[in-house]
Amino acid sequence: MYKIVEVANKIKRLEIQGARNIAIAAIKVLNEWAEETKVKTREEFIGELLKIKEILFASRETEPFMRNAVRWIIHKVKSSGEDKVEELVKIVSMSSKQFLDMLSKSKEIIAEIGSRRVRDGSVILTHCHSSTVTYMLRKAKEKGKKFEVICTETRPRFQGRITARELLEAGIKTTLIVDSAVRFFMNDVDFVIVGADAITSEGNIINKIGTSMIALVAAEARTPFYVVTELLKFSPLTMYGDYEKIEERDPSEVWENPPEGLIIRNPAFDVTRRDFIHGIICEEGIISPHSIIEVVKRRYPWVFMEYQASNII
Ligand code: RUB
Repeated sequence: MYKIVEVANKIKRLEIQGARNIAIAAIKVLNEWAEETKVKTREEFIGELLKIKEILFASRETEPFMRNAVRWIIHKVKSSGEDKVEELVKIVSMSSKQFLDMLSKSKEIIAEIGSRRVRDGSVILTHCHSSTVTYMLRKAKEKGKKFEVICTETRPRFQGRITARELLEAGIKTTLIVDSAVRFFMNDVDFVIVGADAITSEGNIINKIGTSMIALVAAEARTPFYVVTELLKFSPLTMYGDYEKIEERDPSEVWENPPEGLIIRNPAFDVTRRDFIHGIICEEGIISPHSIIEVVKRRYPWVFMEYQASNII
């Protein structure tokens, strides 16, 4: 359990950040735990798995990708009917591998599709750090496209600097701006691409705080706004009436030594309404946010089954 808590803390502190990296870290540590576990029975094994689920889920609230990943493993274990612990360990190992393979395939497909939208001379604006977005841009660069990227610094934790470094390392012309300069530059931008932490059943997107403001500015300037994301960021709980919670982080991230009495709020994410989203670039192609439920149901039916079974009925 020690390693699980350690990974959960790294996720909390943003040492592991971005929905995809968080999901991968959760799957990997779960697999390590299974390989090292000393439990003797199926009941104990499932009992421990459920405790791990709670620890990981509590690390960051707005991470359905990680929750879907962990649920996938638990679903495989529970539905296996195996009693022997060594067999259950094999199931965890096999299903983690399947999940990670699925993820890397989607990453390739998304990058391939997204990179086709990049034209020579394109100016692209992005916000925060999304590994899916930077991978897609790197792919476009590898194809020989000549374009440039404007990235926001992303207050208060400056994830935009990670993006800027990665893009520069890939040889992409990159400009960093403060978040509040987005409107100043929007008329020079051909399209905006951002990642996602969560996709709701209505086709809205939850991503780094400030994303919805950028979407508004893009709409005003008639600049297409794309979201680049795996479908597994879909949050099934939103389909059954609950809201995806928005994580609120420590105020000290905004101001370490503020004057006494000052109220500081620090939400990590916000919701961008589907009406502002030109398209979702995902492993099924470029889709309309309106079709999200059908598409997720077709590709990952277990997301709904497992959620329904464990939480609704
Ligand atoms: C990161 C963020 C990213 C998404 C998508 O926020 O908002 O855009 O997580 O990333 P934080 P990816 O830094 O608070 O985790 O495409 O890598 O899943």
